Amino acid sequence: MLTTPEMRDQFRNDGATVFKNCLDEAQLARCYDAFKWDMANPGPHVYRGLNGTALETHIDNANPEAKAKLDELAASLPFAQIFQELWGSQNVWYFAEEIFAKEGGKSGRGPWHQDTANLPWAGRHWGNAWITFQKIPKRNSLEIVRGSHLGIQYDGASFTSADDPTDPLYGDGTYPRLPHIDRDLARDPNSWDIVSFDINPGDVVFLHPRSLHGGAAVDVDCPTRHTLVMRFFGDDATFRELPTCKPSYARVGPLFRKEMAHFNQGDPFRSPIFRQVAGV
Ligand SMILES: O=C(O)CCC(=O)C(=O)O
Ligand SMILES: [Fe+2]
Repeated sequence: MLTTPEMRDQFRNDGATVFKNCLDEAQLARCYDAFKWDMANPGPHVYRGLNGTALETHIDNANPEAKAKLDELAASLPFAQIFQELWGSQNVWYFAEEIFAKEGGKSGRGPWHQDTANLPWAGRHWGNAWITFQKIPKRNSLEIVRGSHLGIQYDGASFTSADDPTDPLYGDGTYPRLPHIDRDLARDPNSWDIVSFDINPGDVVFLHPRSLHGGAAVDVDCPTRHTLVMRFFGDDATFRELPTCKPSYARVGPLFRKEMAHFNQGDPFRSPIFRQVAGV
């Protein structure tokens, strides 16, 4: 086994765990190359909605030009076995990458969100491998609300309002609006039970994408954070319809729209577009 019982319990109960020294230098260098290629070659899903605001972050998602290279990378890293263990799944498939770059010591915290507001996913076997290339103290790291992957599915964050991070993605009443976690925490630091981890290069955070999470701010002491997220799913992963009010997200979300068009509510999440990295 690569993981410890504590890591498996944390992932299942808290929705997140950290694997210290998960990647060696050569593996980390290949991940950083993939990150830098994505940065230099923005794809069709690059997100510029927060540009020019205090939350400016370079965010790009599932770049089709990087897919072949990322599929290879996903298959060559220890993540398939790690997710088999964390989930208790026989099979593991790779979904796609997302990158987050905060630079210049100025970008504020990213809006709290659940990835499952944006992506049509249900089931226990989903996971993000959150790979950050700088040394990052807890206060500038990814933050997760403990156990929230088992709680309420909220509306997404629009990621367009630096003033109100709860500004909804849909706002059509399908899901309740996000709570204002930052405001609650400013009033009472114990109002939400937050998990986060100090990161040294090579450490990887594994989180369930349904958990409420967000990237903390960078600052003068920690001015740069470059993060590559690789998303995976396993046996208990099904298709869950999203609201239809927003044409670019209607029913299947913004990514792989053509490949997911045939899915019906509750279907096993299987498509040849997603590379199998473990199992039969
Ligand atoms: O790194 C960040 O700022 C956000 C990460 C995130 O939202 C994710 O891994 O899905
Ligand atoms: Fe996310």
